[in-house]
Order: sequence, then C-alpha cells, then structure tokens
Amino acid sequence: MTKPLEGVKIIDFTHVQAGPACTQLLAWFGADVIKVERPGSGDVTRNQLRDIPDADALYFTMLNSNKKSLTLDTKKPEGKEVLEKLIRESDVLVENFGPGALDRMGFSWERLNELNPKMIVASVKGFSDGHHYDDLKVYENVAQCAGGAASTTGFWDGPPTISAAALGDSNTGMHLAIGILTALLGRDKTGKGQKVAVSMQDSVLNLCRVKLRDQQRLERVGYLEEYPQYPHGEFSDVVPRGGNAGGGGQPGWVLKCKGWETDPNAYIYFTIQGHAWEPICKALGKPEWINDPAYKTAEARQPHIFEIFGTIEAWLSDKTKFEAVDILRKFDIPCAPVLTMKELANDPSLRASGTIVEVPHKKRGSYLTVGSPIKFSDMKPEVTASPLLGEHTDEVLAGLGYSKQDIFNLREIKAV
Ligand code: CAO
Repeated sequence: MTKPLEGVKIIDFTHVQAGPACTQLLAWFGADVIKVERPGSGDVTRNQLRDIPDADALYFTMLNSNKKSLTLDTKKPEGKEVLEKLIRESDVLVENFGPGALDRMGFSWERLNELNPKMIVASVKGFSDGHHYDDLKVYENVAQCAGGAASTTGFWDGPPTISAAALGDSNTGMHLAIGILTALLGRDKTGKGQKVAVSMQDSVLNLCRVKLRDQQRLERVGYLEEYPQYPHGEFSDVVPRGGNAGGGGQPGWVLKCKGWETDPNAYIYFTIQGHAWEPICKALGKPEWINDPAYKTAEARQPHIFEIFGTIEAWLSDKTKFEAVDILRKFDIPCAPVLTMKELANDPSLRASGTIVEVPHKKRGSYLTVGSPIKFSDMKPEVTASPLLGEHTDEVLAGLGYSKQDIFNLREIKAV
C-alpha cells in the first residue's frame, strides 16, 4: 500500500519527546525519517528509565518507531560534511535542541536555506522566538506551568497541578507535524521551503483556550457558574482550579462506584447534559425530579449540583464502573469508566483498531506502544520497531555516495 508521505525525506534531529513524537507520526504515514544521533550515546531517552539492561528503554522505543538511525558527530568537520550532503537531498529537517544549539553547530536557518532553499526547517523550542524567556531550556512540566495548564488544573485547595498527558511534549510535536505538512503543501505552490516554529508554551496555551475564555468571562461578570466555587464559594480575579468540573456548559464530576474504598480507580465520569435530564432521572429511578422546579432546569440544579452528584453516587454504590456505564449508555448519557493503563493495555477494541500495538524489537523482544490515533479509509499505518543506535548508518552513507573505505575512515575518526 502506498503511503501519502512516501518519498518525503526527513532529517530527524530531535531528542527526548516533543520532536520525536512529531517525526514518528510522519514516519507512520510513509516519510523516510533518518534520526541523526551522536555516536556512542544517541538520544538520551535510549538510556532513561531502562527496564531491561543494555536494551533501549521504552521511552525511546515508543517515540521512535518506523525511523532509521544514523550516527553522526555534527560538531566534527567530517560529520558536518555528511550532514550537508543529507541536507541537500532532504525535504524537511526537524530539531528540538536547546535555544541556539543549531546555530552554534553552524547550521543557522540562513545556512540551511542556502544549502537547500526547498527544505522546510521545523523547530520546537520552549518559548517562541523573541519571547522574554526564549533563552530557556524547557521540559514538559515547565511548559505546562508556562502555558496556563498548571494554574487551572487540580483542586482549589491544593497547589497547581501537572497533567499526566504530555501537553507540552507530544502535543507540541503534533502542532509541529501540522506545520510541516502545511509548509510541504505551500512548497508545492511556491517551490520554496520555509521555517516552521512551534513553542511548547504556545501549544499548551492553545489547548487551554477555554480557560482564557473563562478569564474574560470572570472579568466581565465576577463569577463562573460551571465551577464548583459557584454559587457558595469565592472567586478572585483569576480563573480558579475547578477540580473535576466539566469545562463546557455541561456539569460533570468523577463519581465513586462499587469498590472505590479499595480500588483507587473505581469511578466513572458522569455528565449532566441538559437535554438528557429526563433520561438521567429515569435511569436513577427519580422520575419525580423531571418536573420538580428545583431540578428541572440547569440553573435550578446548579446551586445543589453536589447534592445531585451525591444521589447519583448512592445509586452507583452497588454497581461497578463497567456495570454503571452499561446501564447509563442505554439512556444516552455521556459517561465513561475511569480506565487504568492496565485496562487500556488489554482493551480488545484498542488492540483491534491498532491504537494499542505490540511491536517486535531486535533486543527487547516485543513491547506495547500506542499506534496511530488517526485512522484512514485507504491506509493502515503500521508500526515497526525503533532502530538500534546507528543501525542504518552504512545504508544512509552508501545512499549519499560514500564508499566502504570512506565509511571505514569516518568510523576510524569516530565521526559516525
Ligand atoms: N553531534 C554532535 N553534537 C550534537 C549532536 C550530534 N549528533 N546532537 C546534538 N548535539 C549537541 C548540540 O549541538 C548541543 O551542543 P551545544 O549545547 O554545545 O551547542 C547539545 O548536543 C544538545 O544540547 P541541548 O541543549 O539540546 O540538550 P540538553 O540535554 O542540555 O537539553 C532540552 C535538553 C530538551 C531541555 C533542550 O534540548 C530544549 O530545551 N529543547 C527545546 C525544547 C524541547 O523540545 N523540550 C522538550 C523536550 S521533551 O521533554
């Protein structure tokens, strides 16, 4: 099956998570992604949080599938020469080094554009160019704090909280992938490459846009009716942390199910969708609530919403999270069990759809990873193992016209 990005050659100068998540996605869709890594060590995640001695860590294998690995010391003149050859015949270069690292290596945007005017140069940085923090190195949690996620996540009586979802890393990588694909389409029209830059702060903030909505509403009216602080608590002049409240117009909360005393994940998320009030009352065996003025409208319910959630929890007390959802789905109520990583890993539907995949690896044996969450009617992205360090060095160098002797010489001086 021909993949849409087949023939697109990408120099993958990325490490850790934000950049690798972007290039992995493009590799699934057919791009020829060549990961350039420092000889001897490679991407730092190969060694981070290892579970098997001497085998690449899952942190690396789960973010670098479908790629090739070329080892190259791009600070040595011989390594720079190889990189220049690769640049001349590539479509995209993706990097997420610390601020200024690529310039210090001698590959500024101007130099790259001179070497290959058609090449797209895509970068992730913590903050956007020209931002007063643009000299900072940034990791996931730093970005979540800088992008507004931490101040609005968690409970009002606790500290700012980090989400387990990689809002700063993989999310930024996904934004960058959209930028690269857009620039590739643009190149078809203009014949020119361009620079694509995404900052982690901006990408987090983009996902927090409803909180910026709330800030403006708060400044205008002084309260936010969908937050647990309304109407009995206090609002300051900044968007508060709302616990597990629903972020849109539908109130919701995480509710206890049978077994919650011993199982920390025996919960469901329950949403009170306005027009589903009647089915909710029927499902709960509370038909008298349907037309009761104290319950009938969303406005009437909001002041005692936690009393309503308490009644629903009492109804849930003899049902597991799965039994509860099986009943509620019949009433068209938006809800889901709180699923653990163990349950997700073994979920037959996710296995069948290719969202959870088992990948054979030369050194590790097989491991689980998350496959493409994007599904196509004419293409099924296949996930292949991440490369061993330098696994494709000879192949890539030969493709660039280096002879066996040249490659031997480059190895002798540890340039590859
Ligand atoms: N050959 C020779 N040198 C190489 C090389 C190669 N193949 N690949 C990288 N290097 C060098 C770079 O030139 C740079 O050297 P200098 O600092 O001397 O110029 C160095 O290795 C890499 O520096 P770095 O700043 O990128 O690495 P770090 O571990 O100190 O910082 C990180 C890591 C992630 C904080 C930083 O890269 C960063 O802020 N990146 C941008 C934001 C980002 O993507 N963060 C998300 C990471 S996922 O949580």
